[in-house]
Amino acid sequence: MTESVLYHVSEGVATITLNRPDVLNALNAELLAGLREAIDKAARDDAVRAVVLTGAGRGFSAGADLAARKDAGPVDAGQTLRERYHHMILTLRSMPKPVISAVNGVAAGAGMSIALAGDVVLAARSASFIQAFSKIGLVPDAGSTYFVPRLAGEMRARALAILAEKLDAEEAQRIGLVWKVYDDAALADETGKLARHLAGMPTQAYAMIKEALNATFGNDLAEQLELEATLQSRACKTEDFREGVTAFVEKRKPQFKGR
Ligand code: T3D
Repeated sequence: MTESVLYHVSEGVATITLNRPDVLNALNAELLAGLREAIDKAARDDAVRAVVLTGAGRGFSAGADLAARKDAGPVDAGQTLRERYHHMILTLRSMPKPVISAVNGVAAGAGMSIALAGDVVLAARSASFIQAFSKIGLVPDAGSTYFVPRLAGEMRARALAILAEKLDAEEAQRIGLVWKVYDDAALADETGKLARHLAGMPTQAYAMIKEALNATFGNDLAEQLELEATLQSRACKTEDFREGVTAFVEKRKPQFKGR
């Protein structure tokens, strides 16, 4: 794997770190290829039961590498998105295990889209979020027009995309883009604690929760009720469900295996 992405597995948690700190982890071809490889690896590995996505240095990601673009001549960013981003965003959303985005610094443009593709978004107090696209004459991409309205509402999505104002972490939390904000020095520890906790929980239930919530805005109520029932039939056949109920009755801590 490239040096632009670090991949580390410990205690059931895969930590994927965007690693071009000098340019705030701007997304060039090498980093995007490494990120795709790391995300695929984490998704496939059954020993990985939670994934953390974060950035090295003072940024999460400043979005597309604009310097790489400057001398590249005419480019079709749409094609770049199809080839390098879509699989990765879809995999983050659909992988059968929870993904935590630990936003350690600025998340701009497609960097913000990638952060929002996580299931739980945590942020450092000094982190910020910018739909930077319109500042350089682009439209939000890599999922931003999907995630932002769903998380924060349509008016906020429109204003954020059109005005391209920087949101600080607390404001991002207030409008629903972020779950929790931690002091900068505490973010890594708090993320690690949460990720290890999730890695010890019933992974298949998390996979099915993702499946249900991924479908919710495309379904009507009857369809969603049916999906819930189908998933619940599957969930109650898992070893972890049996263990959860048995441990409750025996008044002990459950030992979930992710099966
Ligand atoms: O891949 C594709 O084509 C798909 C399409 C994707 C669409 C997008 O993602 S569009 C959005 C592209 N991103 C941006 O427009 C953000 C550009 N960056 C900024 O506006 C600012 O850097 C930030 C607000 C993110 C942070 O500002 P600040 O003051 O904290 O840092 P800085 O000094 O501007 O940046 C630090 C360094 O990172 C600097 O390098 P230097 O001068 O120290 O050598 C800067 O040039 C570099 N950098 C920051 N962002 C990018 C970048 N280098 C390349 N590409 C960047 N996007």
